[in-house]
Amino acid sequence: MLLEKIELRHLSIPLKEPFTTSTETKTHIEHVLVTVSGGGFEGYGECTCNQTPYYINETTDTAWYFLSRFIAPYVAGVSVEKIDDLLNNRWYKSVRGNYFAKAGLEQAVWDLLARSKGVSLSVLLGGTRERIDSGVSIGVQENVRALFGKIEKFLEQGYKRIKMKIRPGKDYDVLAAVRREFPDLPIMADANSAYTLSDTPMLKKLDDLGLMMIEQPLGFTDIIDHAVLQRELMTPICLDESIHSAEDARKALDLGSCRVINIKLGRVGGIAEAKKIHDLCSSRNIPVWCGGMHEYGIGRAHNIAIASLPNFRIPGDVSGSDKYWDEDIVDPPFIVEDGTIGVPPGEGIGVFPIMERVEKHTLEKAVFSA
Ligand code: OSB
Ligand code: MG
Repeated sequence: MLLEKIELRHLSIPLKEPFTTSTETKTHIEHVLVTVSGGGFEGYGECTCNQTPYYINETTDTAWYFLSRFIAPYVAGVSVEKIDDLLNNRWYKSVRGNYFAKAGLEQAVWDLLARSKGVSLSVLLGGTRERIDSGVSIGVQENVRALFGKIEKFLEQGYKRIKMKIRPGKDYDVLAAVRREFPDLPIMADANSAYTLSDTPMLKKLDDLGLMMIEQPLGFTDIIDHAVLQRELMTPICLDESIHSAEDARKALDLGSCRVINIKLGRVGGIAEAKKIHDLCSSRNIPVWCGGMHEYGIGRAHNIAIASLPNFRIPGDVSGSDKYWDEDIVDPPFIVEDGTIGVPPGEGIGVFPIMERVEKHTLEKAVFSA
């Protein structure tokens, strides 16, 4: 099937509430929506890096630049029968790094392939679940009372696991207060690389709180110090920022840098690499879970498809559309019931963008034709 047309759209959508991590506060989310047309079908993908370089080096503008300068002009017109035809394409393959940029396009091609075969993406990937377990990620709050309020609201909505963002000064005491208030709650903490090995004494104290894991406590490219820290901690370390490939995952597991891996499709360059990491972890009995980047409905649908694979054994950061948006850009939106989200049974990712809404939020558009 010929990739006849690739359309990029830079979107900006306000979040329902600001979201604060150890590195920044976000009030809106800018992602690039990718639409690929071929054989009478359309496939959709989302570049999920954010507009700022404070989580990782890529940004919305770098994704736009690399896609429009080095990828889309060469990939438009290429014939693709299976995903390897894209992955092995000389121009696509030769672009190093730029994981989030490539993943948005790769997602769109996966969706197109699944739709043209008349199967759901979940089935095409070997998914085994019809519903995925849903957790929620809560930003750093003003005070503990505000945090308790948020946790209670999300528990009422059925979410199965709470992740809290921590940062120096808002870490042990806050987590200890939450543990006292919610003795049986599955809790984890995400530091987004806010600490160094000199914080080991504080991080060791967390062992008393029965956390499911601590996510990315140390440097955003590090797997060496994490291995040193993991030897000191009972709490499992989960890596996010420093894993971009199955090779990275293998090295981290060989070194003992973590006991869990957060898989984000964008951060690892796409679905094919995500599946490799999933399979590697599965073979080593290491659980994985699906991370989030405040996706719109298109990126969320891809997350749900990958999270339907068997080794996604822990509820991830894939929450319902209403956690993030007044109105999502897809039909139907994603709804959490009993702490789970249904995997859409339809072809491809099983949802369609609502074009009037997409149009309303578009800052810039570019089209590449065969
Ligand atoms: O570190 O997991 C992270 C959001 C943006 C960038 C990085 C992260 C996050 C989240 C939110 O934790 C996950 C979500 O609900 O989409
Ligand atoms: Mg994280």
